[in-house]
Amino acid sequence: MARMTMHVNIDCTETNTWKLLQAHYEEIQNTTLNNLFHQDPKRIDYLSFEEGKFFFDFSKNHLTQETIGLFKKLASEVNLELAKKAMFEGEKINQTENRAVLHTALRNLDNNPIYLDGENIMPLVFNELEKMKLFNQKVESGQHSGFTSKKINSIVNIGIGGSDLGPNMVCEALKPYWRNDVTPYFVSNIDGNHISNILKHLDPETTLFIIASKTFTTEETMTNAKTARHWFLKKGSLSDVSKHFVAVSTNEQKVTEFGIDANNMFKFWDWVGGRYSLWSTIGLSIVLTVGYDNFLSLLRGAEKMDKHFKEAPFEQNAPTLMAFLGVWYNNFFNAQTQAILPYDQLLAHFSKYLQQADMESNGKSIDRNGQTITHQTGQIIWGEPGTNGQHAFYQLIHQGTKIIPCDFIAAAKPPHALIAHQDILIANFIAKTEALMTGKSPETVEKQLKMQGLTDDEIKKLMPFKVFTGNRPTSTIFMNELTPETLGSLIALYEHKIFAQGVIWNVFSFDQWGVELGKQLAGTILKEIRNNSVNPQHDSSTQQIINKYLELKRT
Ligand code: G6Q
Repeated sequence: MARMTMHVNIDCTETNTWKLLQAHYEEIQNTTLNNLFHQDPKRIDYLSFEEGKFFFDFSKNHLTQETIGLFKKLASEVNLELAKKAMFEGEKINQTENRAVLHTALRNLDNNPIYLDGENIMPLVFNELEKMKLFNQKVESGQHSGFTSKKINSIVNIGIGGSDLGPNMVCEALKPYWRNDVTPYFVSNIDGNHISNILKHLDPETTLFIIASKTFTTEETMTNAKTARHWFLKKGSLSDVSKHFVAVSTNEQKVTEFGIDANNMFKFWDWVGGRYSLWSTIGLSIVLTVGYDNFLSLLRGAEKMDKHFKEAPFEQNAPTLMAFLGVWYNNFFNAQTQAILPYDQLLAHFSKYLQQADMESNGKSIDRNGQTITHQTGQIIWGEPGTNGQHAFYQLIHQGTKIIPCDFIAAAKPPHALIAHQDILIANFIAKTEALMTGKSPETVEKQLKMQGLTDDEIKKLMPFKVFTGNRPTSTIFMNELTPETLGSLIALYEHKIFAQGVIWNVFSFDQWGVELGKQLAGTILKEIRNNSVNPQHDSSTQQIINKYLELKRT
């Protein structure tokens, strides 16, 4: 057990501040956001700030200076600072797996020593970075080429969950930075449609497969990797495999058993959680796609956010404020979900990525003392880029019965020259947060309908449907531009938000026993499918579905 245990495992709901927050909630819940602005037009001064290349505005949220003061007290009661120190200094805070949580070491470009079990782990980190740098040089220069000496032009990352979502999202987000002679592909799903639809576009002579798996035992990844090798061997020979297959893993034995030479293996370590691993060699597909220097900038951006999280005062600490806001809505306002709305097509995979990072980390119902939790924990994370989402689900955000706090994310300067598009995009980005807060009053509706020539009777009938109550909370995260560096900061911002929430909710954010269970369950049924026999111990519904599959398979 880690040293910090005695100091940090506090049930937030039993703190004095939680009760004060409850009382404060009773007071503030009926004050609209509009009224908060009327009561204190200067709220923007303390609820918005610049940080590096970011501008944060939290003022369109149900909070006041008093709320922030209470959050701050709660942070101290749950020992947030101590918990941060424990994570950054490599204590084994992932207690159920007895592991440290050191993804921050992977972007510690300042190279300050970080000790784990008495060993400074930074040389390990820099070794692997160097290895990726050299490999990238070789691939880029053609020194590492395919078996017919043709240059590699397709990179296929085969991985799932944490070994897929991060690099996939980053590659998509950094499309303007892609080398022009290489295309990345991502295969994750065991569904044969996924790999077959990708392979049909590829040439084995110019394709490099990265088998990315922390454990190197994940069934989907191993099956896809075998399929890829089989496909490759239709053209290439066994001795060519080393030119076209590399592995990223913590498990050297399994990698070599699979037939990938240990020299073609990029390492990472058990102190890097899967969903926090894009900063490690799991980022190899990123390096090969956008180049090593851009990968370093991504790390640098994350390192900047780490410093901000460690050093910024509470009132201007973006990840901390976002964490508390999430708790505020989740536990007091009864909000169940949190929408992530990037007004940037390049961030198309961002909410999907965060879904895993957040929901796998804080979707827990047992506290750090092993007791069942009675308060709400992890938020349901979802979202789509704007403006597409506006034409789909925003109706519910505007007029539905649920409160859905939204994060609006955008970059001011686009990587393209279509300024007319960008102005419209950003106008929508800004207009939506305004509309969600201010709504549309009956007076405005009446005026508009009168101008359209409707009769009083018609106006009366239509009125309830056309009025928007507003009062829907949003946070604005506005960047100068989306670069490798700002993207690194943006991802780390959410990582720390998730961490701080885990501390407040008193859960272990870095294990994932639910995922492990999922990995085991299918095995039993797979055996039955392969043996063509159903175990009568399943419930009758499950038996029937297995039988149905066996029957359909035969026809
Ligand atoms: C992440 C999870 C999970 C994991 C995948 C893939 O935090 O543990 O999403 O990344 O199940 O696991 P492997 O990398 O071991 O194949």
